[in-house]
Amino acid sequence: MGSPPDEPGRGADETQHPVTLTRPFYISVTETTCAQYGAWDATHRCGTLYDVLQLDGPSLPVTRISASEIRAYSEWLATKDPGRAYRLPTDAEWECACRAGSPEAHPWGADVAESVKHANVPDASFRARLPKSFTLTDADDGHASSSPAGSFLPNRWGLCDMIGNALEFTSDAHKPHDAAPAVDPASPATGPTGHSLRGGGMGSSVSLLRAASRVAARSERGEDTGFRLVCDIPTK
Ligand SMILES: [Ca+2]
Repeated sequence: MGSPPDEPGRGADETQHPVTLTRPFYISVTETTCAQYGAWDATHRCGTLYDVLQLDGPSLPVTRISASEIRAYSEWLATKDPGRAYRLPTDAEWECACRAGSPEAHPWGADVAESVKHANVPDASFRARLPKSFTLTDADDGHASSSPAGSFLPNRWGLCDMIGNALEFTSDAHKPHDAAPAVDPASPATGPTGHSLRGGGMGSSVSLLRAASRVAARSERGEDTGFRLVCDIPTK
């Protein structure tokens, strides 16, 4: 977990260290969509990004959502699926799922030019709508705003949109990594802000669009911040 010292764009909070996860879990293949969340709260609206890009659509990732709303949705979802409990991934679980065994900066490798096949990132279409914005690539990934869940190639474990599209909540507070080996690390965030957000989003700066990147949630409902859930697998 974390990034090597020579990885471009890395932050000081990414100290590389060995992590062991002992609890098996399932993780959603895609980010939770507006339609999925709308089954619980039909009144929720994602609104716009930078007042320009529309974020509402049934198959688009639900965004502008708070940690407490995610918790309520998770509890409601469990009532539909007796015997299972749903929750946000920890920081370590998220990075394990994103990397799918890859040590590279991106799950598809180190080549940024490959991103348009694998992730909805700031691209030519994004800059066309927001001319002063930065881009990860000058190529066109086809989506200036959020993209329907699963529009891009999955990682090696079949998971889509781990990088780009919506930023993703984890259950942990954002803290710099320690260098010591860790087993099932968790540092639950207790407030509405400060959660470690992962994977970058459709409009995130280049440094955030990496497997190791982490950023603290600065507002309760980030306009481009969504989530995916995990489900613990019972062990005998
Ligand atoms: Ca894009």
